[in-house]
Formats: sequence, C-alpha cells, structure tokens
Amino acid sequence: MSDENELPAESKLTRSKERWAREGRFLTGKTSRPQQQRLPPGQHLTRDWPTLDLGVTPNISRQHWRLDIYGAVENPIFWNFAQFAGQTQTKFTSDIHCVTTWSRYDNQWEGLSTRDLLAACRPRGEARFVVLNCYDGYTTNLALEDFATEDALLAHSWSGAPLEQEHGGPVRLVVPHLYFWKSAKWLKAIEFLERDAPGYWEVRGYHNRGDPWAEQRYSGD
Ligand SMILES: Nc1nc2c(c(=O)[nH]1)N[C@H]1C(S)=C(S)[C@@H](COP(=O)(O)O)O[C@H]1N2
Ligand SMILES: [Mo]
Repeated sequence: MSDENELPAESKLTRSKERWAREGRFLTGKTSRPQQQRLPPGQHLTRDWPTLDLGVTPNISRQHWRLDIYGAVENPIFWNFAQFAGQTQTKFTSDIHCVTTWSRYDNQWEGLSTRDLLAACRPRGEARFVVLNCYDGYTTNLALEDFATEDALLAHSWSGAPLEQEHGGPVRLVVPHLYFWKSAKWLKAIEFLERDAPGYWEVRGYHNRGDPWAEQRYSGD
C-alpha cells in the first residue's frame, strides 16, 4: 500500500461510529422503503392466521357457489365453480397486511389471476372502478389499476388445500399490495363502474385506497 492510500489511525470517535453502525444506532425503523423493507410501518408479524369479518360465515358449498361479473364490460360472465376452476390457473405467494396491524408472510394462493379475468370479461373503456359483492353482504371498492395488479387473484386454495370457509371459501379476492380489508371473502359478484362506489369499511372511516406502505389506514390519513 502506498503512503497516500494509508488511512489515518482510528480515533475513539471512529471506533464508536463503527460500533453504532453494527448496532444500527439511530435507526427509527419508521421509514417506508418498500424495496428493501418487508414489514410496512406500524405492522407486526404473526405466524397464525387471524379471522376477521362481520361475524357471519356464509355456508356456500362449491356446488352452490356462483360468480357474476357485470357492469361496464363487453362480456358479462356468470360462472359456476366448475366453469371458474376451468379457467387458467395461477399460483402466487404473497404477504398479508391487515389494518389492525398484523402481517403474515408467504401465503400460497391458487386461482384465477385478475388479469386473466379481465381478459375474459373485457372491461369497456369507461370502466375505472370495481366493487366486490360478497355472500355476507360485505362490499369493497378498488380502482381498476389496483384490481389489475400483477399478483392479485381470485383464490380458491391456500397452502395447496381448498380455502377454508372462515377465510372466505369457496373463493375470495387477494390484493396483496393493499390492506387486507380490500381482499373480499365469499366472493359473489364483481361490478365494473365508471364512478367509484365506496364499500362497507370505506364508508365507515377506512381509507378509500388502503396502501400499507403509505399507512393509509383511515380516511384522514
Ligand atoms: N366478505 C367479507 N370479506 C372480508 C371481510 C368481511 O367482513 N366480509 N373482512 C375483511 C377484513 S377487515 C379483513 S382483515 C380480511 C380478513 O380475512 P381473514 O379472516 O381471512 O384473515 O377479510 C376482509 N374481507
Ligand atoms: Mo381488517
């Protein structure tokens, strides 16, 4: 090593700074950096899978389940379970982030991707929003771009087994990049709309979009 490249002797301060770097001193953990950080701000990790809903669990067998897709679409669709399951099947693994602050990593879903669904029903040019209608009367709304996110799907299976009734079986929506209240359980109908139509929680103080990385929990956020 030449003289010019020789480093000055370590001082007490540089030694302290190295130790702080190792310890992650001064990091608040509050910055939101979706690229590098997996847990959104204000969330904690859980290993079990809590059940959250309005307190009623619709009892719909695969045999009786129907899905209606209508509104601003070129091709309205009315599927029974066999017809739904006959569509292209996709598997996605994604994280759940619930507004009540729990997150659950690596959920393995299988079903029909929303992109394949859009290719089948062909939204008209004026369609900009969707409303999900569920067998328990629950509703939730999404901008078409959010519904069409690459890893969003209508899931009939979780971890390689049919989705349990308490988690929305036979079929639920999964939109991983938004808080989980947007992921409608016991899916019954999807309506395409020109104008937004806030759903059950969206008219009761929840944020209209619900991006966990921006902590869009409540309508004032
Ligand atoms: N049909 C329906 N879907 C629903 C709800 C509901 O009450 N009814 N609750 C939402 C909320 S607030 C959450 S956090 C998740 C919970 O899904 P899980 O019970 O599978 O964890 O479902 C969402 N989808
Ligand atoms: Mo929730």
